[in-house]
Amino acid sequence: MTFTPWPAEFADRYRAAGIWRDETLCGLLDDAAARWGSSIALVDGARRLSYAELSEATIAMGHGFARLGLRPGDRAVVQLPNTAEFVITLFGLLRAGVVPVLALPAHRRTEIAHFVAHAEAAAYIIPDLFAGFDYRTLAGEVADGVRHVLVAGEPGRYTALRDVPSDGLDLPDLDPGDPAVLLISGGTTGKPKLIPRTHRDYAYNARASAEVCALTADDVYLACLPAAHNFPLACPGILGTFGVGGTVVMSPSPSPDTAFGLIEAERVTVTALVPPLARLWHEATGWDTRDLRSLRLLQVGGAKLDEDLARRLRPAVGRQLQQVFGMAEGLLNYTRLDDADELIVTTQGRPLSTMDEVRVVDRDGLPVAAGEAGELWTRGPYTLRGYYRVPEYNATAFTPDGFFRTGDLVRQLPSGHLIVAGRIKEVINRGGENVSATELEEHLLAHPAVAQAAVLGLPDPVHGEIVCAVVRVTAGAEAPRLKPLKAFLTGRGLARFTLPDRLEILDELPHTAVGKIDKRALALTFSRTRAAGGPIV
Ligand code: OOB
Repeated sequence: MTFTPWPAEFADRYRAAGIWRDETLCGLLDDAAARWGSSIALVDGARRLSYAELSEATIAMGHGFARLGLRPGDRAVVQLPNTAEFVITLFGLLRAGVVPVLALPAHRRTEIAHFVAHAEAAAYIIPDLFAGFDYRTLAGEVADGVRHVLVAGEPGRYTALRDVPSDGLDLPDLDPGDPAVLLISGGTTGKPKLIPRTHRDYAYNARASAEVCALTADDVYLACLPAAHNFPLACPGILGTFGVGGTVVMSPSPSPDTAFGLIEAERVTVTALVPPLARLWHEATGWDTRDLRSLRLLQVGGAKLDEDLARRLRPAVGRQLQQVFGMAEGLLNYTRLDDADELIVTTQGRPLSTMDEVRVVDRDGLPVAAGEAGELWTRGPYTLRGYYRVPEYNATAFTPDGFFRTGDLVRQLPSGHLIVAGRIKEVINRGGENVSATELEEHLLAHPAVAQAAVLGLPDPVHGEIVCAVVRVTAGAEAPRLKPLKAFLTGRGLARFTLPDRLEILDELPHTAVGKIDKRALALTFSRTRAAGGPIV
């Protein structure tokens, strides 16, 4: 399969440092089965699979995929919820050399049609029904050119995953340098891009992450974010847990209702959340009495965690908090378990690998002064060198010497820790003045009546852009009004031009497929409607 490889000099360096090894993701599971065969690898409801059983099931699945005619290098779009089938299908495809495109259950026609076409998928693998949605209907709309639609559950007009024959052809030898999976970019502009992750870079990603989290065979990891996302899959997530012989528990939903029960029943020790869920879990501990004391580590990442919530999370949810600033493209930053509390609540961590190269640059691509905010550029042993099949886009997304321009604005502390200051595109240009959406959100959250906040720039004929604050009101509180809210913000020392021009109250903020606040959806909604109260001056 075509992808942009690392130049030989970098490959040599990563190998010499012992970061790149001759390992594959299947090898990771085989090693675990050899060492911990009878330990429980995977729990899905009443189903409990030992490492030996899981390994066997994935080999059978791999044979089946080969038997269907799927060939090494073929692509298969996988859109399964957090079930044992997700893991068995993922490894079955890997064993057959087929590259899974890891779609999220919340993706719909536009995204899936794009993945299927762009990757020229030979298969599309779905559940029958999940969360009230019939994926077979979706398949009918997007899978015209796809050779195999395979269904976990009742297949309707398609083929049931359980009917795929389990005896079959020899499985191919895998090359650790080949792409193992195609992850979906979390980027919010344009069509989602596909990110090739090789066996060896992704195995390193999982192994090094497990080390940073001090994962051992005694750990029980709860996958409650969608398993196809990089965070719960490999940071250290499912793959990192398999690498140390721990147990993975699949949660069908991230809601406290479901997840708290699993934490109590399975004595879960580690899990990962996006900030909106961390907030919801924290709220739920106010009335839910289930025992969460087994949870030794709560990872939060995917979007900025506000400092106030960070301070309140512990010990209500987890004995220890870890902030994770990562991206499907590669670079991962973690606060370390032995970092000072202040670093853990105020920063988004520091790079995982000693071989991660990080630059913080200004508009001209020149390094900013120490501690100043700038765009984050990065290059390293598990950061991609090019998105899949988009050469024109790659020409601008990467520098000529291979740095990935992340689009994130960060400040770096002398310790190496990064503080995310927003996205370049989320800096609102209000009549020539720059307003940081992220900063304003943090100030809004300090207001007692504001439970959640999103700040966006909306097109405006006078100022170019104006500042719109969208908030969800704290339960039981009275909705804030714009004028007193502005006074509150001024009282916190904010300049006049950074104050919101418009305030919108919503009962619930829209979320992306992985559960981050969906600002694109908000911008679409509110750029179509004028604020009540007439023209903005
Ligand atoms: C994770 O990955 P993606 O690919 O869904 O999204 C990446 C983007 C980053 O470029 C950044 O803009 C934002 O999400 N982000 C954060 C953040 N973590 C991610 N912004 C502020 N603070 C954070 N802690 O979201 C992801 C992948 C692996 C591990 C964790 C998160």
